[in-house]
Order: sequence, then structure tokens, then C-alpha cells
Amino acid sequence: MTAAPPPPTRTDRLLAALAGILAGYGGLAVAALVAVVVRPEAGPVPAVGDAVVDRTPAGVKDWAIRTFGESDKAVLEFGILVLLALIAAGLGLLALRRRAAALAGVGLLGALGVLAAVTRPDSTSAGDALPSLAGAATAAALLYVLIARLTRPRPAAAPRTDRRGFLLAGAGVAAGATAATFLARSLGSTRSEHAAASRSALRLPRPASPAPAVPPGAQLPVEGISPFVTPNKDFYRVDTALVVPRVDADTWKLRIHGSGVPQVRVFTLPELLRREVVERDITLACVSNEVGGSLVGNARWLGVRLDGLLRECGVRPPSRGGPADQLVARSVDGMTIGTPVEDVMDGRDALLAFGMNGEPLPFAHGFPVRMVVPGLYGYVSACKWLSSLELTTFAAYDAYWVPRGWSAQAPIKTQSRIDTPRPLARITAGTRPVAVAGVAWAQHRGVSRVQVRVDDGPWQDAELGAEDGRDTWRQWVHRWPATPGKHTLTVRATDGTGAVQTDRRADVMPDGATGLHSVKVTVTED
Ligand SMILES: Nc1nc2c(c(=O)[nH]1)N[C@H]1C(S)=C(S)[C@@H](COP(=O)(O)O)O[C@H]1N2
Ligand SMILES: [Mo]
Repeated sequence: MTAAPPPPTRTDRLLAALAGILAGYGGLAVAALVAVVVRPEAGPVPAVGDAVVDRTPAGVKDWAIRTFGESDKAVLEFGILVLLALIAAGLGLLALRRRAAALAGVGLLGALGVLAAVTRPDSTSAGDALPSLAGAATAAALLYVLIARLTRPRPAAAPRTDRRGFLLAGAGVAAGATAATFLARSLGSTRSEHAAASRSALRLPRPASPAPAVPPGAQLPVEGISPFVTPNKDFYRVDTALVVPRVDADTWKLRIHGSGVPQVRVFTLPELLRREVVERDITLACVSNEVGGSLVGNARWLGVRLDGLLRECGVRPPSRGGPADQLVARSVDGMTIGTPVEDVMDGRDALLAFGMNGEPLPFAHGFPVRMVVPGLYGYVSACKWLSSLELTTFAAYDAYWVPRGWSAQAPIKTQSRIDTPRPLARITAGTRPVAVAGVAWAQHRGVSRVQVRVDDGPWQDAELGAEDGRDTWRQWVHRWPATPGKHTLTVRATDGTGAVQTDRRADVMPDGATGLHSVKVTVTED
């Protein structure tokens, strides 16, 4: 004896929502497992996350970096998971009454995952669709099975739905999905262990051309000033990678090709390490750095000269009749960064770097090989996790950031920053002057002068730290005989060509912020 299913109770509806979430969990677990085999970045969550990052307006991106700092990507992935859980619960509810519509919904989510994965710039094969396809199929099957327990017609004497069967099946799904997630994690970590092992095994060669020792006077004895060399762990990080690529140096290759390169050339890491290795101090800066911001750091890089390597591949700069004016660097995660060929071949220390402050590049900073070009913002020069270099023209190709509103070419603008005192500091006016100090940078032009102004007073020369080179920042200090009251301290630098840093305020978009950094402080009597 059977009866038509009565309207679902509150409990049934809760269980149906749970069914949706469990089916989603199972689907994501299977997708993650398939992604380990196909390509980790092709998993639905990383792929959708990357697609969101790409389509996020620069202003929102800057806000996210400022608000969440280095966890901005974790926050994004968490947000995607929460949203998915809500949708899954909704589809579970829908499945109670309209199973076909709910299954179509799962299919739609799967299609979104596929679309995100195959339209990634680093996607090279249709195989990237597999994780989302497998995930959606699994989720649909699980939803079907679980909901059947809640809607199956029952003998009149029995409870209206098979809740016991549902809970058993649900527990099974949860356990299976958890097991699959762990398996995916451990398989994924085997791969990243290979990468980690290749990094620990890397012995950095001695430079044939070492960097001169940092002059002792480059680091001023002032508390609160940024260290002259930024330790790797404190070095700012800016990139679009949700998952830091962990590249195995043993299988890494660099391809050099394009217009003016007669024959495609491929280099392995040992081949680069055997070349003439140079060591240089270079200060890196991000175009998204606001006036007074912290997206700038100075490191000692070890690598090979890019000009020599390119020349060996047949490349001539435009000034020597070469057909390509743009060098497009591609990374393993699909980033593209365009740099003027003229700049990297004009004699400056443009490097393919594998060492940073005495150790192999950290994964977050581009292991095994990245570009570093003195004088250009990172987004037009400093490609991390480098995989190829293509010679082309600015007319023929827009690199990643260009269609997003950033300039195709962007030399670093002269900037100076007050590190100490901190904004809104309360200082007691003692007998000794207060050290107002910080850093100034104008890479490849050098810093020749720094001046400080108190309130609307005259510009006064600050004492400069010794110059390490014109590609690095320079420390400065002004000993200020502070008087009680509220004061505004402002700094400006002059570059090596004699040009004074402009006080005109410009936004970071499209080619770097300008304006003067100032700090308000309160000085009290003893
Ligand atoms: N592959 C890749 N390389 C990249 C980026 C990126 O998003 N992906 N960001 C660039 C930007 S905008 C900057 S400022 C520098 C930052 O380098 P860092 O993270 O080592 O400080 O890397 C550049 N290289
Ligand atoms: Mo940047």
C-alpha cells in the first residue's frame, strides 16, 4: 500500500538543504581529486576564483589587498565556498519538488566551472574541463540518491520519508567526500614536495660578477627606519595567484621565441646556472603602491643577464633595427608581463633571477626563475614563475594589465616615504632632536637629495645614507628640533637627473602614484 508523497515537513526541508550541501561537498571533493591529475589550477574553486580576480576592477583589488593583506585570496576562496554552500542548499530544497530543475541547476554550476577553467589564460587543453565535469556529475548523482530517500513513497504505517536511510547515505557521502579531499590534498602535496625538494637541492652558484658590499653608511642607525635590505619574509608580495605556483626546478624550462628569434630556444635551470652569474642589489616597487605605502622592497638578486641571453638568441633591440619592441614574459600560471626590449638591452642590470638575498627564490617570489628589471614597476617587468619570453610589439599584443586600464609602459616614479615617526605619533620634546627618517627611491636614476619640511616651513636638506647604487633606494634622516604642538612633516626627493619629486597628487592608476608623503605628529613637553 503506497500513498502520494505528502507535503514535505520542516525537517524534510532541512534534510533536503543538507542533501544539497552534502552533494556539493562530494562533487567538490571529486573535482579536487580529478584536478590533482589534470592540473590543480583547473579545479572549479581555483578556476572560478582566478576568473573573479581577473574581472575585479582594479580599485576593488587594491581595496582587497589593503583590507585583507596577504590573506586576500584565502578570503576570496572562502567566500566562493560559502556562496556555493548556499546555492547547494537551495538546490537541495528545489529537488524536493522539482528534481529535474535541481539537477539542471547542478549542471549549470558545472558548466560555470568548466567555462572558468577552459578560459583561463594558462589553460592549454580541453582536459581542464574534466574536474568540473566530474564534480558536477558526482554532485548530481549524490543529490538524486539522497533526495530519493526523502521523497520515496512509503507504506502508510512507516514514517513518511526514509530519514534513517537518508542519514546513513548522508553519512556515507560525508565520509567519502572527506576521504577524497584528504587524498587530493596528499597527492597534491606530493607534487609540491617535489618542488620543495628541488628548491632545497638547489645550490646557488658563486657570482662571476658579485655585487659590491653594501656601503656601511647605507643603513642609518635610526630606530624605526626600514632595513636597507628587506628580508625575504618581509618582502611585499603582489600577484594574482590564488595558489602560489610550486614549480619543480628539475623539469622547469624557459622558452624564448618570437619575432627576430630565428629559432625557438629552450633553457633548463642547470643551463642558466652554468652561465656567467651576476649579483645585483635592486629595489622592486609595485605600481599599486600609494604614496607612503609599503609595496616596495630592496633585495640582493642573483641571476643571469637578460641582454646577453637575448642577444645569443638573435634578438636586436629596436635601436639596432630589431623588429620587436616588446618582450612578453609568461608565467606558469598564465600571467603576461610586457617590457620594452630597448630597456632590457640598454645595459642596465635586467636579470633572470634565481636567487634572492642569498637563498633560492622563495616560491611566493617566483621560484625557480623570475625577471627583475631596474627602473620599471613590477607589473611591466618582474614576471615570477617565468615560463617563456616572447619577442613581439606593443602594437601587436597587450599584456595582462593593459586591457585592465594600466599603462603598457611604466618607469618607476621618484618617491620618498617617512618611516619614523609613525602617523599620529605622540612625541615628547626632549633635549635631543627627533629623528625623522625613511627611504627614497628613483630606480635607475638614483636619489641625489632628500628634503624635509615642517608645517609650511622651508625645505631642509636631510642627511642621506650612503648610496649603494642608482637601482636601489636610499635612506635619509632629518634631525628635527621638535617644538610642542601639532606638526605636519613632509618629505620629497630629487632624482639623479636633478628632477624634484612632484607634489601633484596622482592615483596609482594608470602608471603609478605621485604626490608627497606627509605625517602628522603631536609633540608634548617632556
Ligand atoms: N606571474 C606573476 N608575476 C608577477 C605578478 C603576477 O601577478 N604574476 N605580479 C607582478 C607585480 S604587479 C609585482 S609588483 C611584482 C611583485 O613581486 P613580489 O611579489 O616578489 O614582490 O611581481 C610581478 N610579477
Ligand atoms: Mo605591482
